[in-house]
Amino acid sequence: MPSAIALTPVTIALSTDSHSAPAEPPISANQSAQSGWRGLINAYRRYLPVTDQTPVITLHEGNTPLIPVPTIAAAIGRDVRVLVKYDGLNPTGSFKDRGMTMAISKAKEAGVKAVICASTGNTSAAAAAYARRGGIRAFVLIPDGYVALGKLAQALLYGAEVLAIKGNFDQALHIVRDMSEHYPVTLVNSVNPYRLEGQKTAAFEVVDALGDAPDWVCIPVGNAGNITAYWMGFCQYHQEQRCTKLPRMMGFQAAGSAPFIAGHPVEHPETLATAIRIGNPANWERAIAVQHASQGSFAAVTDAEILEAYRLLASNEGIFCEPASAASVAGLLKVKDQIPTGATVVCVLTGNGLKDPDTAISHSDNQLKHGIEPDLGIVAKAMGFE
Ligand code: AN7
Repeated sequence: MPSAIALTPVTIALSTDSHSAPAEPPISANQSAQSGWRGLINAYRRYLPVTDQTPVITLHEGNTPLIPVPTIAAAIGRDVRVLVKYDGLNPTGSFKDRGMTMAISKAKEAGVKAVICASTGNTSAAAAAYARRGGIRAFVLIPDGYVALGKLAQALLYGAEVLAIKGNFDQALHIVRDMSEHYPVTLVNSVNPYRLEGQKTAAFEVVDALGDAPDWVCIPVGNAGNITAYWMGFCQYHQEQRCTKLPRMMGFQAAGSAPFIAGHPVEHPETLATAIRIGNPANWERAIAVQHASQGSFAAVTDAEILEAYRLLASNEGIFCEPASAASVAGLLKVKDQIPTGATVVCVLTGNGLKDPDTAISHSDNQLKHGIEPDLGIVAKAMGFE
């Protein structure tokens, strides 16, 4: 037995590790532990617009954990099951990797030499990593002064050409859309259809892990690409009879950047959750269609509510997400009275907390004790021991 288990990964890796691998069934969590996960295109190829000719540019993204968060469930105060899809554990630390493996693989297949995006940070990190891995140039436009430090560090080190504009994300997106029409650069924001194709695999993973779709999905909303992609994934799995129901999609925006709640674009979006500091979502119509089709809703959460959920997740559950991601949990807590008893709720944690160390330090209740002498007695005393 042990030798058979040990041999399995090697055999599978050798026999299928090529771009011309035949369509494979999705790999369950158990199988993946044995065979090695080789990224979401390889795992879900039969559901994706790739062919044997598509070069797969992958960092083995996807297969992220779905983690129960019992203290959040307890805060709801009824019999509900709450889990988080921790997509901050992707290779560049956000869900954008799911979309970028597809967008960059298809760009490479088409012979593209350069890609471009506007970004509040995570898209730029993912675009840079995948483009460079595929030998493609990456141009990124970011709002000057409003990108978390870790994301900027990533884009630079991965080798993107980073242009900080004196404007917000919406203005940057406007420019890159124009750029891609007039210059030889391919747009890899979520208006690129391959992005959503890759991102829909997160819904597949949720169903594969739970055995069915959840009752609710809570998700932070910026450009509304991800909420659209999740819905696409659930619908596709439902058509294939891999799940028996479809979830209600609950989208949450930061109160200062909440165009779906306002009902119109917000000209000067503001929020501490800079990842979703977006006033004019690129996927506006699609998001409204998802809301209607799923009988879901949009709501706004304040920065204070986002920070509260951010701290709760870290200090009660050991899960460090970035502020924008905590909007999903903040939103769940906000609308908790609407959750049916017995429901299973998945909150999407889109990005890793390490991306934004400044916010963590400045908004933690917990502060460093500085200037302690390196002496046992003094350290013990500082710890509260007498
Ligand atoms: C952590 O990186 O738009 O609703 O340019 O980074 O699909 O836009 C990021 C968005 C949620 C919103 N959580 O997703 C960008 C960018 C995190 C994010 C969102 C983003 P969409």
